[in-house]
Amino acid sequence: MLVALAGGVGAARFLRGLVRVVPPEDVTVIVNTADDEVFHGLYVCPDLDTVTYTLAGAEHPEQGWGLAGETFVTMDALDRYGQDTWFRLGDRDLGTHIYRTERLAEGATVSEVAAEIARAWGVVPRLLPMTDDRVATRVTVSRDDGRREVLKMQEWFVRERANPVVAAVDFDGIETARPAPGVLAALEAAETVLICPSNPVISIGPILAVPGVREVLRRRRDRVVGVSPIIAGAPVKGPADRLMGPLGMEVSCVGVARAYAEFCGTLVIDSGDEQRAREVEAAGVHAVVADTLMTDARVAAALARHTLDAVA
Ligand code: FO1
Repeated sequence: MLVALAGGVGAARFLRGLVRVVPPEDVTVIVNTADDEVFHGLYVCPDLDTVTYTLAGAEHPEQGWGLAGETFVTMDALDRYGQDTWFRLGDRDLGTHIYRTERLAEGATVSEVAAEIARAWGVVPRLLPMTDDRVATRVTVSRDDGRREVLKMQEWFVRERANPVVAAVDFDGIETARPAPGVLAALEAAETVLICPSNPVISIGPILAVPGVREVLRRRRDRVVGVSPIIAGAPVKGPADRLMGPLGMEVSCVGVARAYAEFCGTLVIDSGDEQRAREVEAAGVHAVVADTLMTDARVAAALARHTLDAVA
């Protein structure tokens, strides 16, 4: 059994490749839920939905999040009432959020609903949220006038386009969060634990911070392999650079290696970063070079194969 730690788009694309090279039923995915937020009274789990839609082949091809062929008639209707619609929930996507919100109100857990949604989309790998408890990423920013303000992750990332300078990142509720059922057991039993090419701070960071997770990984370090989401000093997608830099991490595969070194024995870095392999090794992490830019599912599958071979 393979376990993957996953955030949103980068992870989803990697997983789409992974299920081409291993039996999908052998894969368990532990997904970040610290980006979850309530919009218009609906409970939205962006990373769980991105992974689900992508594994179902239903994702929006350019955006990576949301559904292909989506329309936004409901958002337009809300605009009429002067509602905030900067977080764009598509009409079809809304069905998922309505369903999840109803089930949670009935007393179901995030895990149970994630499994129901995955099943409805025909997704075979087991998708586990990192926790069923509420954890929320909060980004403290410094405004131009020097004022500090705490923003919800989606406010910083989507509403403010990741522009405000980051001073700190916190995961509210993490100290008392319990790993979702099956999370620790899966990490213990996994033949290999893959860290998907996701944002190390706000996607992988919250999963590692769930009490118990980092400890298991540390013990199983030899079986843990990561894929750097940073190529040639820049993230492929998303705001990793705007988080890593201000938080004192070098924005490079070497910075990722240093951040993961304690619990990750091997890191796959991009062929364009080959010259940095020695520094990754100096951080105590075995470096493996591969093409990590996942332009299509075939490249993603080759990357998944390389990643598994790196710890075979
Ligand atoms: N990202 C955006 O940049 N703009 C949006 O309006 C937006 C809406 C959205 C709706 C549902 C969903 O599941 C994801 C959505 N995302 C949007 C992506 C999301 O903000 C991030 O990609 C993740 O939270 C980070 O992994």
